[in-house]
Formats: sequence, structure tokens, C-alpha cells
Amino acid sequence: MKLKMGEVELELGSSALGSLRESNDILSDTKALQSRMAEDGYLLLRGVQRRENVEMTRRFLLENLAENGQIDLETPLMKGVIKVGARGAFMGGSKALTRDPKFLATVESAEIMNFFEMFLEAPVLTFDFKWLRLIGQGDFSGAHYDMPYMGRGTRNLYTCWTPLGDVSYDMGPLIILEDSHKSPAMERVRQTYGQMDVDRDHVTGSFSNDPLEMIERYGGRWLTSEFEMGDVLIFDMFTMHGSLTNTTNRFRISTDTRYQRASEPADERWMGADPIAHYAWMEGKTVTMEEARRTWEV
Ligand SMILES: O=C(O)CCC(=O)C(=O)O
Repeated sequence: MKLKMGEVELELGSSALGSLRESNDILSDTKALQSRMAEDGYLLLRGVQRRENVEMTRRFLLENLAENGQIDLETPLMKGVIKVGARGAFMGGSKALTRDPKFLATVESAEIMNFFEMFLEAPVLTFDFKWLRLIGQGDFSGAHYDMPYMGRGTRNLYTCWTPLGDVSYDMGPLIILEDSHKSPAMERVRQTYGQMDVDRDHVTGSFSNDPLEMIERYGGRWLTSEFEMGDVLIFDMFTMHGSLTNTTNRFRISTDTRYQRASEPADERWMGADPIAHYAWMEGKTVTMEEARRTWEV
């Protein structure tokens, strides 16, 4: 099966694209989960969220999108079919959506908070800012680390990617570059790009939009999966990730939220009733990622 990231085709099951490993077998074993995170840089966990909670969040978002004329209502609302002419959008931080109890019912559910308390062996917090993405037809996310966007607090911080709908291969699921958090070939990337802060350094864009360039340079395979409502993919700040292209006429709706120990410093950009968020990224003189990569020699 051929899948796309941008314009680049990847054959599922080839040396370029494999499958993410599931970790449900060790779900109740904290030490084993911590070792697995250290080893793989991610945890794919099925059915951690209650499906009915995720469905409620999905319905709430789709009703809102329908009111704004973005959904084709000739088809069932819950399919999320894109109305002709409507586009994907980044809706991170939208208070009307991401502060609503119907949204928080998923990303701040007892199930996910309890999971992180168990995994981090301490009381936890989640950033008040929530990233919400509407991935339209032809859209994908370029490869990046999360560190440059939220690295001002503890290093012991995790992203939880939650699909707010079932996501088949052709709807643009997340992809992770195998061993990118620890491979010696990527050490210099971690030491340069990984130390960057987008609001301080004014560097634009993703690390790469070309998955094959990355494999040729750094080795490893891209890994992906299909997802169902309830599944989560949790990963480290130095795990290189992006997404496949959504080639369907349905929105891929997902949220990515962050969790850490409550006692450790949190990146102030994402906390409080009115998070500052990115205050200087893409403003003033900016350096392209191509330029930055040449300087870093990565
Ligand atoms: O959902 C996506 O396409 C990108 C998500 C992402 O970059 C993240 O979870 O950090």
C-alpha cells in the first residue's frame, strides 16, 4: 500500500515505512512503560480513553465546524466530510473550543490524567493551551521535534497525540522516525535543532518535509498505524514526528496535549487562563530551516 507524506510516496511494509509497536501488554507496569519510552521514544496505547468521551468531543467539534459551513451535511455529520471549498486549519488555543468541558472530557479525562500519574510516579499537570488540528484534504505535518516549541520547562515532558475520530492510513495518521530520540546519527540534530527555541531564534517551519531525505541521512524507518477513537500516541520531546498526507475528503481531527510532573517547571508560554503562546515566532527577521540546517551542518 502506497502512502504519501507531502508529494513523497512511501510503501507500507517497506524499509521506509513500518508499523508502530503497541504497548498495551505493559499498560499496568510503570517501570516497563518507562523502559519502553526510553527504548522506543513513544508509547502506542489502544483504548486508553473511553470511546464515548472521544465521540462526544468529536461531535461537539463537528457541530461547531458545521455551523461555520465547513462540513458537507449531505452526509452524516460524524463522518466529517469536507464541504467543497472548505480547508484544514490550526485551531490550537481556541478558547471557545478547547476550554469547553466537552473537549476537556477527553484531554483531561480521569483516564489520561491517571495514566500520566502512574507513568511519571507523581501528581501531574497538563498545559492549559491545547493544540487542535483540522487536517484537510492534501494536508500533512512536516517532520519536527516538539522541543523547539515548548522546551522552556522540564525536559520530562510528554506529548499525547489523540485522534478525535478513527484515522485510517489514507487520512494522514502520525508518523514517527524510528530511534530518532537516541540514534547516534541524530546526535548533532539533537544538539543543534533540538536546542532551538522558535520564539528566541526565529527559525521557520519544520525540520524536513521530505521523509526519504531523512532516512537517507539519519537511518531508521518511519513508523505509523491506523487509529481508533480511544487510542493515544505518547512521545518524547526529542522524537522526530510528522504525519502522512490526508488524501481523503474527510477531515482528520486530532489534538496534541502535554503532560508533566506538577512539581517541575512548566514552559510559561502555555500556562494560565490566557497563555502567551508563540509571541515572536515568524515575526521580524526570520531564518529559513534550510539556512539553519546549513549552519548547523545537519
Ligand atoms: O497532528 C499532526 O499532524 C501533528 C501533531 C504534532 O506535531 C504533535 O503531536 O506534536
